[in-house]
Amino acid sequence: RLHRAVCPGSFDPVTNGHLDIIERSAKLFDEVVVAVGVNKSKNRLFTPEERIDMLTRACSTWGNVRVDGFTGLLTDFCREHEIDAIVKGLRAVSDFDYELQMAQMNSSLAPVETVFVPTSPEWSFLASSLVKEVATFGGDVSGLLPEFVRDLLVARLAEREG
Ligand code: COD
Repeated sequence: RLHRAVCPGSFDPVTNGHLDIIERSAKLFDEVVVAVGVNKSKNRLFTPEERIDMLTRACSTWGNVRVDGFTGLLTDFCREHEIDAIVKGLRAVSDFDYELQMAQMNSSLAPVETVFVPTSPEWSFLASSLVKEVATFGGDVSGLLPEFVRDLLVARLAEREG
């Protein structure tokens, strides 16, 4: 039986779509580790520490969820933390190709099962990159991410402009 799962991502910043997947994972598994990845190829708005802090606060009500950061391979993180399942959220068919490829690569690297959780319809259009774009141009992103994250996002974008 699978026991401990990881919800990996960049979470730049965390959205309600991510939190929905994390909350549902917490119901499926005994323990969930949210792993904030440092993917060097993407330009980040928030530092790894800031993203870890945001997730820690956003996940604080779920007793079996903890937050950590990771560099390097996800499968190495899984080995170190005795994680037997990777949970990924799927929004549309467009997510599937790449996620399937990663799932198969990861299972060839370590004894870990990937579990796909379908997005809730209310968040199926939601992506951190789109939220950032909308907020950059002054659009209202309330309701798409926790209020304190929205405030941090608006403040960071204002700093960048100034
Ligand atoms: N509804 C449901 N799920 C969602 C939504 C939504 N609205 N938005 C995002 N998600 C899901 C994504 O599908 C993903 O599963 C997760 O939430 C995180 O999303 P992001 O965008 O924050 O994270 P990504 O996709 O940038 O993260 C990629 C990883 C860091 C997981 C990946 O690059 C990785 O594993 N890197 C480590 C290096 C490694 O091991 N590479 C080899 C891989 S084979």
